[in-house]
Amino acid sequence: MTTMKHIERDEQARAILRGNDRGGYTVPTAGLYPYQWNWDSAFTAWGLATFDTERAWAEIETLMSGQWPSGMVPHILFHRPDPGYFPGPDVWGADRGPIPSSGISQPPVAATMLRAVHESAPNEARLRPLFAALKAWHGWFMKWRCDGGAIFITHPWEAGRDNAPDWDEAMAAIDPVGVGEYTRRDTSHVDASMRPTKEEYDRYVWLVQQGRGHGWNDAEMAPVLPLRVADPTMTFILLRANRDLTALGLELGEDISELQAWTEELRTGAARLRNPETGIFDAINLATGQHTGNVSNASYLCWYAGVDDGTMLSHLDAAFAHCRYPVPSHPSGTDKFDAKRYWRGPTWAFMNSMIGRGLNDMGYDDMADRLRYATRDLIAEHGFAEYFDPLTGDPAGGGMFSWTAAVWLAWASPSVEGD
Ligand code: 2M8
Repeated sequence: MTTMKHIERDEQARAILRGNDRGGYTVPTAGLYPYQWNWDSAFTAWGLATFDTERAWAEIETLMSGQWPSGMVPHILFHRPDPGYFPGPDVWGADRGPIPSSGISQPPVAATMLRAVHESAPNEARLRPLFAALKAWHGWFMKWRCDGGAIFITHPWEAGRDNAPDWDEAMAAIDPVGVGEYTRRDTSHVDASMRPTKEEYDRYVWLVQQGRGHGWNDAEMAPVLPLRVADPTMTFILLRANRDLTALGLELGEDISELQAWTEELRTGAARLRNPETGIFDAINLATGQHTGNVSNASYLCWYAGVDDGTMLSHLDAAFAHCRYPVPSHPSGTDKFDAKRYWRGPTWAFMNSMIGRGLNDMGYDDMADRLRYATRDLIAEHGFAEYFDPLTGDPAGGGMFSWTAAVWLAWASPSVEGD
């Protein structure tokens, strides 16, 4: 049932997306994240498609305008300098693209969101160049980030789940020697208890310094990468995006054979992520070959990727039993769970939207509804936070957050078509 509160939230969500618009691109939130972030923008486009399709197309076009000649699409585009964020373009020293940027990528949700934008406002002329650019980006992942069909990350920021326990083992093996002095800016915007630790930041910055030292040259870096963890976020999301891109290619009459081959390879990689001992999908530290054993909210992206699974369904049921507002990024009641610390416990509405869409695709409609309604209540009661305490719903991190507003409009709100 749609209430006044929901209608108010629809209006607020649109106002947030308009307020975070910097002209052709949208920042995740003012202050804490003053640039264009890759997967944030893709989700924002999905939300924009509900009320301003022109801006939705432009959002993805601006993102792709930062693509490097290698095909890589950076995780941050530094369109205009802003001293409020660290590390900025001077620290990254990444000058291989047309726009100052970071030197790593982020989960490629863009093809999936582009498909939704194209469904809302079909435009083949705009779609065709984006199809080619997205195919080149997917190809970059297959060439430089693929190990036996599983997509690995080389920096926690690449997965977008920065301080998730999935990287703890690989991060502990790094000695950030010579990282030097630097001033974090995130903790001047948000309480430090909700952000990564100094030990983690030292390694984040050290890894950036390593890439910079190699001029962000993929071929030079490949044999010496200090961190390589096969990641469910990347693998499941690329598998899904590749299928969506294939559908768009078919519509355009483009050659899709290479995309189909990648999909098959990624399916093999997704199967590798199943932990042989527990049956869950988790990350693999490629340095040791060990599964990390962590159920994360990315573990539940299997359905979104088109991989059916009953084990994860029972874990999801347990998450509902333990948390008022699932899906926690790390299970409550475990040693590493921290209800407010970023990717070590909090619930992220945009991750829920992918999990929910996947459940629907697999025909688990009751579970999908359950998750969607829980996320609806979470946002209706607690606002458009970056993330939320899964036990209490307390908002955490930044406020007026673009992807939370976007998934409200495109997925969680009762005004979503068909509800
Ligand atoms: C967070 O990551 C950035 C670095 O990329 C940061 O903490 O400075 C992550 O939640 C990431 O997934 C997200 O894209 C970004 C902007 O919302 O913030």
